[in-house]
Amino acid sequence: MLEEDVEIPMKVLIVGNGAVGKSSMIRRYCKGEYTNDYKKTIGVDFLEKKLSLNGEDLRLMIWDTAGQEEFDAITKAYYRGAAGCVVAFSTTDRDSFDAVEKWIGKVEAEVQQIPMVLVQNKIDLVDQSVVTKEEADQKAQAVSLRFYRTSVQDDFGVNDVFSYLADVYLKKMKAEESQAAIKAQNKTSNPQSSSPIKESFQGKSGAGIRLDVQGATGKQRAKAAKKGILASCSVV
Ligand SMILES: Nc1nc2c(ncn2[C@@H]2O[C@H](COP(=O)(O)OP(=O)(O)OP(=O)(O)O)[C@@H](O)[C@H]2O)c(=O)[nH]1
Ligand SMILES: [Mg+2]
Repeated sequence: MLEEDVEIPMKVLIVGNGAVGKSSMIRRYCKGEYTNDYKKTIGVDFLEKKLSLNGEDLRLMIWDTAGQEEFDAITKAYYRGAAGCVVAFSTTDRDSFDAVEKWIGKVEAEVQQIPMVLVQNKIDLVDQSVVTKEEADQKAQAVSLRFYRTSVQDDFGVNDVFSYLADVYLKKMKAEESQAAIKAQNKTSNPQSSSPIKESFQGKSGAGIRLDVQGATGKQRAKAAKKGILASCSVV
C-alpha cells in the first residue's frame, strides 16, 4: 500500500495524427461516450478519470492534444510533467502509421523518455486496413513499445491501454518507496553515508525506468505531483 488516504495524480498524454481517434478515446474512457462526428481538437483539452488499481486510487488527468501540425507549438508546451503517453494511429490512415516515430520524438524532446504505449485504433475497420498486422507488430517492436489494438467505437481495448500505463506508474512509485525505506535504514545503520540511491526498474514494456531516489516517500511524491512537479523521475 502506498498511502491509504492519498489519491495519486497521474498526467497522461495522447498524441498522434489528426482524426485517428484521440479525443474519442479519452471521451470513451472518461465519460463512456462516443460520437461519429469529427470535430478537430484546437490546441489541447483534458479530462479526468478516477481509477482503482491494485488497492491504490489514482486520478488520471488525460491531456488530449491536437493532431494537426498547425497546433504543434501550443501542444508541446503541455507535454511537461507527463508520466505516461499514448501514441495513436489509425487502421485506415497510412500517414498516421508512418508518423508514429515523429510523435515519439516530439514527446521525448520535451519530457525525455516516459512510459508509452502504441495504439492502433479503428480496428473495427480492419476490412479497410492500410496497415498489415505484421507491419504494426514490427513497428511496435522497432520502437520498443507495448502495443494495443483498439476500437473506440466498439469500446474494445480502451481500458487496457490506460490500466497498463497506470500499472507501470504505480510500480515505479512503489519501487521508489521501497528504495526510500532502504535508504532510511542505511542512514540509521551508517549515519555517515549520504549518497543518493539509484535503482533501475524494469517496466512491462521492457523500458528501463531509472529512479533517482533521494529520500522521498510515495506520499511525498504524490504531494509533490499535486503541486505540479509530477515527473521528477527520469526514464532511460
Ligand atoms: N470507425 C471508427 N471510427 C472512429 C473510432 N474512433 C474514432 N473514430 C472516428 O474518427 C473521427 C476522428 O475522431 P477524433 O477522436 O475526433 O480524432 P482526433 O485524433 O482527436 O483528431 P484531432 O483532434 O484532429 O487530432 C471521428 O469521426 C470519430 O467518430 C473507431 O474506433 N472506429
Ligand atoms: Mg481531437
